[in-house]
Amino acid sequence: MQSSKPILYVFAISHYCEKARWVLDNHEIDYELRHVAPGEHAQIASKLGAPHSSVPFLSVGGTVIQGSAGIINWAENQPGSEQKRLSPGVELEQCAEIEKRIDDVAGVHIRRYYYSEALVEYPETVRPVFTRDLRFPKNLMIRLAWPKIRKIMISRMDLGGAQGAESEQIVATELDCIDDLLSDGRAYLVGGRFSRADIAVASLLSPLALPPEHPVYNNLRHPPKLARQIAEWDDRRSLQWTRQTYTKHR
Ligand SMILES: N[C@@H](CCC(=O)N[C@@H](CS)C(=O)NCC(=O)O)C(=O)O
Repeated sequence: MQSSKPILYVFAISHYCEKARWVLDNHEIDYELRHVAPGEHAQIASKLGAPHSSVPFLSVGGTVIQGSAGIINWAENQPGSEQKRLSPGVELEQCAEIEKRIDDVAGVHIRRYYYSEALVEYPETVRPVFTRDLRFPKNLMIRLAWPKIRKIMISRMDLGGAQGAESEQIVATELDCIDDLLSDGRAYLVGGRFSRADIAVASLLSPLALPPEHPVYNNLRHPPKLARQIAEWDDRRSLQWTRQTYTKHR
């Protein structure tokens, strides 16, 4: 049946999808959350006329908005959203800079770092997170096709031991930058109030910080090497701040 509400298409495991979901929740938008299976997502995106295959995308009144940043822009422009606004009046440029960098660098490398160990060495720990919100028979389909899906993901995201080590270094450097930004003890990244930069950084760091308020990662287990590294990083301001931001705002 056709829904009149906006429909947000997501992979449960995706931190970019969490960013979009958080924004729609923050703005109290009445939307339908639709979990899609890998493969199916590309077919739906193409049917809706989205330019790329990636989730998240939002289908609203015959148009499609793809990408978490575009979905924030859309939410910010909905009637009645003034009280919930996430774009600061001043320091807008700094906010956009932080969001773009976390999307393009840490977001991509945290994913590659995690999957390079989890999907390559412990694929059975990843599958339940992928399938947890899929209904039968999609759930069964993913179980059966898992070896093939895993292979495609390894190739598309360029996963492996060396790649994981490279991404780990990049993630460490990005965390240093966020630690620096937060070193004066500020609660919010930009403009002294909760903004889209905070949602972007907290949701994209959430696979490392595993905040208990996260709607999906309460179910995610870190593979052993990553778990050891996170334990070493545990007193980083960026990871503590991520958990505090989830507690306060999610
Ligand atoms: N910058 C994009 C990144 C989206 C993205 O990388 N999505 C991944 C899941 S984490 C995806 O859909 N990959 C499969 C594909 O591209 O077909 C955003 O903010 O939405």
